[in-house]
Amino acid sequence: MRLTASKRSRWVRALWLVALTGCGAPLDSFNTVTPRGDAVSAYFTLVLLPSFLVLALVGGALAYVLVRYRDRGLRDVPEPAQIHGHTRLEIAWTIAPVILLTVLFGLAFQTMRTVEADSPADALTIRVIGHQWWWEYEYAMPGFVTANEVHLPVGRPVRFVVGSADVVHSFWLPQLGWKKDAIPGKWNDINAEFTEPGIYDGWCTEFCGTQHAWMRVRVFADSPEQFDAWLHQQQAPAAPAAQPTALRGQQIFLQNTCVNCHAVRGTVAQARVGPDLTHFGARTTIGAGVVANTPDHLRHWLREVQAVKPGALMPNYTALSDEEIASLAEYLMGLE
Ligand code: HEC
Ligand SMILES: [Cu+2]
Repeated sequence: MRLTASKRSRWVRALWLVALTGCGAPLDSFNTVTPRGDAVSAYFTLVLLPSFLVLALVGGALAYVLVRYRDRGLRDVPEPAQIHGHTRLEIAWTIAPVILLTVLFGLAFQTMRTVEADSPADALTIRVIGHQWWWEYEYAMPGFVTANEVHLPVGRPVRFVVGSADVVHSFWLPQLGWKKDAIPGKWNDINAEFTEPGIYDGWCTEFCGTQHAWMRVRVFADSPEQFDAWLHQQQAPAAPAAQPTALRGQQIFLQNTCVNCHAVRGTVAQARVGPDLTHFGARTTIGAGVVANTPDHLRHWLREVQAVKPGALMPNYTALSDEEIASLAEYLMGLE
């Protein structure tokens, strides 16, 4: 195949694009935001460098031999000198990888110890429970539950204790540097300390059924003041509905089967089958990231959740009137 100059430059540009798309993107696992994550990405880079070097050496030698001694269809090319065994060469190419791998193993071991070291006793402990297909977050010390969006303060160690209520899930936040499986009947710790405020996204990475792809993780690393304000708000029970439409919405909520699955602290709804809705209005997304949390999306979700997130373990409410759905949405959006 012959490439014209313009075709060649298009190829080069495409290759650069592929090489660069991962860099600096929000889901970039090299762009870690915790000291332990930095240890992992530093080690990763350290492994990549000698790997590329070995690839270049071996690939280069192979390419040279293939070209230099290719069959030219001519009989007068001399056969290369044949070697049968070369002790020094063989010892060299046995010892070199042994040394390289031993060093990398030692460093891997050290990185694992850094990553797995226990958090100090004053760490903020958050239980992370995977459900089909959403995440539940249980804050141990202040004692409340929330879903899909987790807040934590920068500069303070956090200990995520990861488990599952049903099947195996996996909790992956690329910028954390590594991930842990969420296994029913077992708790796995992730210790971290976020150093940069921001919103970090991730997702479930163990196939867990129909809506596996819409089981997003969203971590808000807040400044300590922002976090305290959020904590204060979350610890409080839901504010009673004041305005008439919201009040009507609350009645509809309490009279329907919603209460069999959802909790709104401060009301009789106490079930934990689905996400806790006590402060649902303060979340940015609905259904573990499937849509943004807007009144329109919420009304659509309430009437026909199976159209928004097919397979979700919540029924459609097609029997409710438009007015009832609107009141319900008004009530839920008001739960801040
Ligand atoms: C059979 C149990 C069940 C019933 C009944 C039920 N839900 Fe749900 N609900 C769920 C589950 C499970 C989810 C999470 C779905 C997902 O994201 O995959 C959910 C999600 C939601 C969400 C989104 C929460 C979030 O943080 O993303 C809202 C809002 C909601 N339900 C409101 C209601 C209302 C209002 C009713 C009654 C009209 C109701 N649900 C009835 C199980 C139920
Ligand atoms: Cu999952």
